[in-house]
Amino acid sequence: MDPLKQKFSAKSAALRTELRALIKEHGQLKVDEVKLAQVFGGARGIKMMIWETSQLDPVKGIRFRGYSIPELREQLPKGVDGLEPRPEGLFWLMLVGEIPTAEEVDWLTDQWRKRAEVPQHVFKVLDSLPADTHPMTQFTMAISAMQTDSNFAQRYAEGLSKTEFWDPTYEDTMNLIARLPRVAAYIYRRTYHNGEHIAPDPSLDWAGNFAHMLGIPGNEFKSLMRLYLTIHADHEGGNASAHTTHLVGSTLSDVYYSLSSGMGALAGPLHGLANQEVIKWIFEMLEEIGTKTPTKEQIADYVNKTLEAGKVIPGYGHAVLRQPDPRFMAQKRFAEEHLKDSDIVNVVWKVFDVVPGILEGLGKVKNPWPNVDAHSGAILVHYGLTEYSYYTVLFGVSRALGVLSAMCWSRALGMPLERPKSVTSEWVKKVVEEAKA
Ligand code: HAX
Repeated sequence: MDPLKQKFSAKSAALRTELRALIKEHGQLKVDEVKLAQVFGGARGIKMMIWETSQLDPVKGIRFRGYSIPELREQLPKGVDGLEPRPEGLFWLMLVGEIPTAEEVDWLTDQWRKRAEVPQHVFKVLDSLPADTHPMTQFTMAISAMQTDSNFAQRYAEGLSKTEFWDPTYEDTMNLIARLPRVAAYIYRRTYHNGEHIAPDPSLDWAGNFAHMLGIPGNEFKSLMRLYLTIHADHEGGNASAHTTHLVGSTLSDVYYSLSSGMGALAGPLHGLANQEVIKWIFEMLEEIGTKTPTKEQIADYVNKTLEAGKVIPGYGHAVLRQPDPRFMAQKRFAEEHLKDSDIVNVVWKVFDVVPGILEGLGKVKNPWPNVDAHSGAILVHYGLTEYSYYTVLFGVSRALGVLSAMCWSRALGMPLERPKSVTSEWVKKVVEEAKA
């Protein structure tokens, strides 16, 4: 058994035993109460699932196994330039709860390299789609097409004991994550570069090789990809892409079905697609104002116009966060170090100065601060990745790390089919009448 799998097996077996005893003894303990507003309000805040890999605090932001993003940057093994953490390290941390050594991360890089070969039929599926198919459609279809290789589906069909479910899930997870950069780069090159594909470079790490296959030159972009693919990986379990992956996985669908479903959720404009919407909104603003360097007053006017048209300001607000998103701040830090003089980056910073005050003034927005998607597009544009319809695919490659390591845990802990209760509005009215009486 490989060293990561061995560690995961030991840790998950121990937690499973501990949790079984805990639920047996304390299963009836009340941990939450649900208000009618939450039933109608997208289930905000209701505690209803277990997610080991990260936790979100409304004020402090995301913690991956207890570590903040700046702490990850300090403690996780970095890329060759010594600047940004390698996402492999975050995957290791999320899966087994320990910061890996540089040797352990090297091992994982090598594992993913060995598992990276994508079956030829996946490319054929992609090539059969019209070239202007949205990249997220291509991405979900490619992930589904790889399901033919599912270890879990095969072993389940052969007859697999419940206690073994985690094992082929781990294998599928490792294979799928290893292949995603190749698939995602293929989508990019076929959609925007006449299908001129770039062969993988086996000397590079997972994120560096992805940057290389995209065809964006330079070590700085590789460094950005390490940061990008680390910070987008996980945001606890309740967000739409994570929750969808979890829900589908709870039926014992394999990781391919589960992740492609999760990517369908990520493709919505209120979730991951917001990263394309932000830069599209900025480009439209610059076009309308007729400058690359708008003033704060001009930006404020455009923000008000967007709101008057009944639209949201993309990249602002969050269902849980109540402070600027640490993932936004991490990208701002990167941009301050590398791109201080970029016009488009400066527009993002000016928007950051202007928008929160205006949203606060509306009196209804619970979080006027920027989220992760408010910054990423401008940095990508600076490096030449201007095709914003592609941005959510980058997010998706990263998100796979979190939702699939979490799925290994769900399988190992023996999490059941997810099936919350729905009610009709008639039922609600009756309950309200009874409460009044
Ligand atoms: N611009 C304008 N109005 C906003 C707003 C924004 N950025 N954010 C929230 N509001 C409005 C809501 O539309 C809602 O208005 P109504 O009552 O008229 O319907 C009101 O403020 C209260 O909403 P909320 O409770 O503060 O926010 P929600 O939890 O309902 O929604 C969203 C959270 C992220 C969906 C929301 O803030 C939004 O639409 N933001 C813009 C889209 C975006 O950036 N999405 C990405 C979020 C991060 C993410 O998942 N990335 O992948």
